Amino acid sequence: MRAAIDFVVEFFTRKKAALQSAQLSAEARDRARRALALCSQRARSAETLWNLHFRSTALTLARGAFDAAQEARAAVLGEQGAEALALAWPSADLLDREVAREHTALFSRARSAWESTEREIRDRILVPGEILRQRIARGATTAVIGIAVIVFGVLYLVRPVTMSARGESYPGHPAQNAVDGDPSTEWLLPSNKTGKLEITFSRPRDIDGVKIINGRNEHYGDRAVKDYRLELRRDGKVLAATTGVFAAIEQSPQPVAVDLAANGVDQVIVEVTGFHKAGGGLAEVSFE
Ligand SMILES: [Ca+2]
Repeated sequence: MRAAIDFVVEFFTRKKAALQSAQLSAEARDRARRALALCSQRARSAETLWNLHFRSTALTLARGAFDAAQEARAAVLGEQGAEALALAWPSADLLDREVAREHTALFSRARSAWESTEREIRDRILVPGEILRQRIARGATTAVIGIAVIVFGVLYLVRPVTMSARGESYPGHPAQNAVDGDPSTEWLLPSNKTGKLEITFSRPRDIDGVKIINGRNEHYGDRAVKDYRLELRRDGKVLAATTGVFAAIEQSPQPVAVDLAANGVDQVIVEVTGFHKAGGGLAEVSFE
């Protein structure tokens, strides 16, 4: 944990980098920077030639990159730092066909050496202007990311909760009709069947009360809910439930308030357990 905190603090303040860089003389820093640049240049060429199967020349360049890495280490860490890495190179230039498995291993070790050198000394050879630029760039990037997170968070929170509904239905009268905000459209169940309306919210919401407008099947007046069970759920668990009865089919159904409440509801189930005449129907279910 401590290491993680130190890493974050260093990432933003670059204090350690500034301190390490200040400990190095300008001359040693210039020597190390030049050596590291040469190392990187030779390493890139070595990699390219190695991949093109000019392996002997690639090895010679890898050795040049390795020597430059050693030179950079010596400038920054002293001779001991340079001696920490040593490789046994072939005593004479090879022909490509003489390059064997051991030389492939040698090339990999050289690659590790120049990569680790770059990692170890890059902070120590920064000039003060570079450290300042890093500090500003990292702060700015973090600020931009922070603002983006806040903006997205706010947009997520303020976006309205939407409802979708599903359930078996009579043709032309889908479940979505029960949550479309229009009392003139109805969800009708198939004839002479009980059934279930599942209303799902786009994200959990608190519910203080439910309003139901019963169905009637427009001008036919022959379909409506009689008995129902209402459930407020979260993750499939029932948070609150009640049952109710509509005594008759009305010509002009009015909203009926159902006293049922729960927080963090993600789904509402209206189970139609009884119906009037030809089948069940609901014009609208809404929530407060
Ligand atoms: Ca409706």
